[in-house]
Amino acid sequence: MKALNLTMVLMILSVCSFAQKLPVPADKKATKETLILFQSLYDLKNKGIMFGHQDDLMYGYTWWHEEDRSDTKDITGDYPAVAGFELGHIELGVDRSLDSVSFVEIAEQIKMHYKRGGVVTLSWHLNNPVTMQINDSKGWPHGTAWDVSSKEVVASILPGGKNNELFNTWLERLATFFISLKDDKGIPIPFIFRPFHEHSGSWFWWGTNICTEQEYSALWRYTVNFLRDKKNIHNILYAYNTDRVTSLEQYMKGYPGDDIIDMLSLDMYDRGEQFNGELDTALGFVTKEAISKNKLTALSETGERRGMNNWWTSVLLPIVSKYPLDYVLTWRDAFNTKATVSGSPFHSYQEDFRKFYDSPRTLFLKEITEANIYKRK
Ligand code: BMA
Repeated sequence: MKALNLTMVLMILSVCSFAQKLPVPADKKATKETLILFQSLYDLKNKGIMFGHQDDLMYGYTWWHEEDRSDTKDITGDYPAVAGFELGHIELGVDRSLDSVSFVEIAEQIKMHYKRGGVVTLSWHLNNPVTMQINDSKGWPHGTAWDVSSKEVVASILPGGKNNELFNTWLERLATFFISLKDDKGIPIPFIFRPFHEHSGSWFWWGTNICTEQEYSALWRYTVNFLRDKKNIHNILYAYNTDRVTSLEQYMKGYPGDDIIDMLSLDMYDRGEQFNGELDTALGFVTKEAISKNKLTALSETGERRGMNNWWTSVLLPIVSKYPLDYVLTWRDAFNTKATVSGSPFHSYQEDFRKFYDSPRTLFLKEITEANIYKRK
C-alpha cells in the first residue's frame, strides 16, 4: 500500500512538471530576459497579434530622426509593439546603414523601445562579399545583397572558402554592435534577429537558386555558432524566414535546425487577388509547424500593393486573425519618396488603419506594456 502511494505521488509529480514545462529558446544559455521574452511571446500569440513597423522610430514620409516621433503614433496615438531596424552595411564598419540611418541612432532607439516595453527585430541586407570586391562601373545591384551574379558566394565565405576571413570580420563587427545593446543597468537587450531572409526567392545572394540547401543551412549554423558560442552573445532569438511558399516542404528547404531557430516567419506582400488564398494557406502550415516545434511565428513583412482603401481590415486582419501569430510587420515608410516601399497605406488609408488599431485582435505598444512581457516589477 505504501509503495503504491509512492508510485502515485511520483506519477502526479511528473504529470505536474510536464504540464508546467514551458517552451525555451534554442540557445540553452539564453539570458533570463531573453527566456522571459520568448515565453511571453509564446503565450501572447494566442491572445492577439502585435503590430510591427520597419524603421518606424527612425524616419517617416515627412520627417527624419525626430525625438519620440513615429508614423504609427502620428495616426493612432500609440507606437507599434514591434519595432524593426535594418543593419545592412554594419559589416563594412561604416557609420550609416544602406538606408543612410546612423547605427548610433539605431542603437539609441532600440534601447528606447525596449525601455518602453516593446519588442525589437533586426534585419540585415548585407553586401555581396564576393562581387563587392570587384571594382567595376556596373550600377546597382553590383556588390549589394541583391547581386545574384555569382552562385559561389555562400560556399566562399564558409570555412575552407577564400572569403571566410572576410566574413569573420563582418560577423565581428555585427557582434560588436550586438554587444553594445544594453539597457541602463548594463543588461543585454533581447531581440529577434532575422538574417538571410526570403530564402525561397532568388533575389538575394543566399536565395534558393543561388546556393544549395546544405550551403544555406551551413551559413545559418556558422553565423549562429559564431555569435552564440564564439562571441558568447545570448540575448538573440533567431528567426528563420522565407518569401511566398506553397507547401511546408518548400518552406523548410535549407532549414538549419531546431537547435538554431526560435521563430518560423514568413514574408508575403499582396500582389493581387490570389494573395488572400496564398497567405491563408501558407500561414496555416507555418503556424502549425511552429506549434509542433514549440517556436514563435510571424508574418515578418507584408504590405498592400493593389490600391485597396480597406486592405487592413478586409484582407490582412481576417486572415491573420485565424492563426496564432506573434506579429505582422509592414515595411518602411521611406523618407521623402512618393511611392511607399512598405506597401503599407498608412497615409492614404489612415481611417482603415485606425480600425485595424482598434480591433481587439491587434496589439500595439500600450497593450503589450500592460501585458508586461518582460515581467518587470
Ligand atoms: C528593402 C527596400 C530597400 C531597403 C532595404 C533595407 O526591401 O526597402 O529600399 O534598402 O529593404 O531596408
